[in-house]
Amino acid sequence: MIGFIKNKFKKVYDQFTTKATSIFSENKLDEAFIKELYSLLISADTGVKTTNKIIEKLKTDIKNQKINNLQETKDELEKLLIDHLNKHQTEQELKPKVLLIVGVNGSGKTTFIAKFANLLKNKKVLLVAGDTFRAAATEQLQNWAQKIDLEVFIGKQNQDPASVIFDACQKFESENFDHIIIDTAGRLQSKTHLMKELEKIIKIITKRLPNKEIKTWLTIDAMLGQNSFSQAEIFNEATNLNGLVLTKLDGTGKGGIVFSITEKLQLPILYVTFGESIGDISPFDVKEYVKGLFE
Ligand SMILES: Nc1nc2c(ncn2[C@@H]2O[C@H](COP(=O)(O)OP(=O)(O)OP(=O)(O)O)[C@@H](O)[C@H]2O)c(=O)[nH]1
Ligand SMILES: [Mg+2]
Repeated sequence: MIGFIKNKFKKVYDQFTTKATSIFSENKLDEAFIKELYSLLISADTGVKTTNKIIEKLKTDIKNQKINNLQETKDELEKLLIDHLNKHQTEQELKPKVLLIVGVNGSGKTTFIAKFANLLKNKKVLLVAGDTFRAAATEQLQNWAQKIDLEVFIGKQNQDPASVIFDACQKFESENFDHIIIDTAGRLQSKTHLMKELEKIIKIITKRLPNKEIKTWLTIDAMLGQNSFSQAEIFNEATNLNGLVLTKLDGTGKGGIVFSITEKLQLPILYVTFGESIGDISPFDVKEYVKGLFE
């Protein structure tokens, strides 16, 4: 399985693994080694805060002779990275019945929805085109729905998205669908009225489906690195996110983003995507991901 994942996130692993291998094989356990390890983590976008925590712990362990050689350091680093991620990987429903997908423009919402819905194919799934501004957005979702043979609910152009979603929820209930997955228009976190619109959408769903648990996931483009933090924070304030979807992991060499983003947002990464095809999706497996960095 690690082989499969490594292949998919080639860029992430190529850079990190090559550097890690050379650091761990050509050094001795001294100050210079620690410095190189530090810059390895920083250059992968692990973030200063997370990197400092990890490096400090390693230094303490070395000082107290809990760690005595490079192999032990590597094992401990792996363990620290896994523990760090697991702290935020709270148990979450990976196939929620009512799912709202939000995110900035182009972060991969619609493509994710198609890939994710495809994982639910044996269920009765309703997709909802909540982007009523752009005709192309509706078409894109329709095309995917056709390809994977699922039903899609579409409002009128420029109809208030909350009202389209209200009607879709009605259909979901009256026709006994198993899952409803709602696409929304991309929005910049700085556009206050659009963030308010999301709040309204959530209110409407809650009102229409009072007995259902509603999950809101944010898609984050991994290629944006640390730039995505502030947007994620504002989305979280507006919508109370339940989890993250990290998209386009195939396009970045900075795989450390997974460590910094979970630390910053205190939210689990639930899925990762790594390409434009329908099968380029996987639940985020912490152990597999971290072990892949060092193998
Ligand atoms: N390489 C790569 N491309 C992706 C991935 N996910 C999405 N894309 C591409 O990124 C572009 C934007 O994806 P969309 O799914 O349309 O993004 P969106 O968030 O729905 O965009 P808006 O609705 O305009 O806000 C498309 O060209 C997708 O094919 C991925 O995991 N890897
Ligand atoms: Mg879209």
